[in-house]
Amino acid sequence: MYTQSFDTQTNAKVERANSDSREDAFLARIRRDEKIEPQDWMPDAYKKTLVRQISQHAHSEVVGMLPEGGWITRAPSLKRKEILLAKVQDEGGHGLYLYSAAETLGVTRDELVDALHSGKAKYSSIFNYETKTWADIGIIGWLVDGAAIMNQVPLCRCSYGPYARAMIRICKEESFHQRQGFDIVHALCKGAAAQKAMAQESLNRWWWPTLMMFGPHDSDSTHSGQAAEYGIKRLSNDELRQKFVDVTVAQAEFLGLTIPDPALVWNAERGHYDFGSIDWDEFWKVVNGEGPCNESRMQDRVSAFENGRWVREAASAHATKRAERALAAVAAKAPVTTHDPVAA
Ligand code: FAQ
Repeated sequence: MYTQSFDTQTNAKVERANSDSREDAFLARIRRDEKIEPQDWMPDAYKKTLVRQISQHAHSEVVGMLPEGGWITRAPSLKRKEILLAKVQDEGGHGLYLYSAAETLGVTRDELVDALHSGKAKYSSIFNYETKTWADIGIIGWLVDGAAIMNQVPLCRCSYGPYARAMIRICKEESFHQRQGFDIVHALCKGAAAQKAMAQESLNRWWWPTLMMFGPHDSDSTHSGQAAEYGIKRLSNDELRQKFVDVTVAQAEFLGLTIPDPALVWNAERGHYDFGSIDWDEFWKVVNGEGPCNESRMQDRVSAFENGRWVREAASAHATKRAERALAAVAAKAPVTTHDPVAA
């Protein structure tokens, strides 16, 4: 009895030592800036935080199709309609790359989608605001895609290979999106006084929610420390938010729009803009399901998923049939063996 318990304790110690040395080797790889690939050993905490972040990101892209999707039929010209249609379709594609990246970590698409539909998984707070006017479509492209790029460019260097590679393509597409948004706002600002006023009114509504996209202050961010150690987050929430404010002020000036923040002022000593405080109560309300559109966004996602069930089933039945036919064709062409082991 004594020997067995001694053995068990020794085995546990050896396992812990092995696991510690594997973790040390893993962290050393991260520090050398090596990419971690799906087949490599990784700590559970690394896998868990990646599944959380990548799937939240995927959900954000897919839910993010809704605020703009509702404006495709209302876009003011055929050209704008075509562009918006392509942009919304791109966001769906981003969701697919990201779900695929998350699946390399051993979760299934069904599990991820269930987590979204049951309200367990988060998605970006920004998509719970209403798109009331055509100017909102321009402001989303300019600011929301602009904030997304600011946050996502450093993710192209994240330590997990499949996520980093997905982000390269996504960032290229997001940069077109940002420019198309800026172009819409620019056209409105050059237009009639009422059009410029529409752009300003939209900026007034979207500015603060856009700053919230970067997440809580670093001091309140649960995951930042570990995500930085694991080479997932290269810049902190506050650093990215500051970079975004710094580049956006000059763009607003160019457009002749006023950023709705009386505290916004250049701080020569810091070499950055100072800006006012974010309403974190509003942020957490929206994150926790009480934003203006949380309920309708989820209803729309779930009903789109249910309405599309027959298409997914038909596509997968078709794929199975094709695979079976291809296998049968290969079997039919297989060379007939002349050696008959039974007769021999
Ligand atoms: N909304 O500890 P942290 C786009 C949650 S894509 C909702 O700082 P983390 C493209 C956070 O999940 C936009 N929840 O978290 C597009 C955590 O909760 P948990 C999405 C938020 O992960 C454009 C808790 O608060 N982009 O826009 C938000 O280190 C136009 C504590 O926060 C990405 O997902 C928020 N804003 O940092 C599409 C980029 N912020 O999980 C269509 C990748 C924080 O413990 C149209 N993600 N929370 O329950 C990231 O970089 C990070 O996950 C952050 C949050 C920065 C979003």
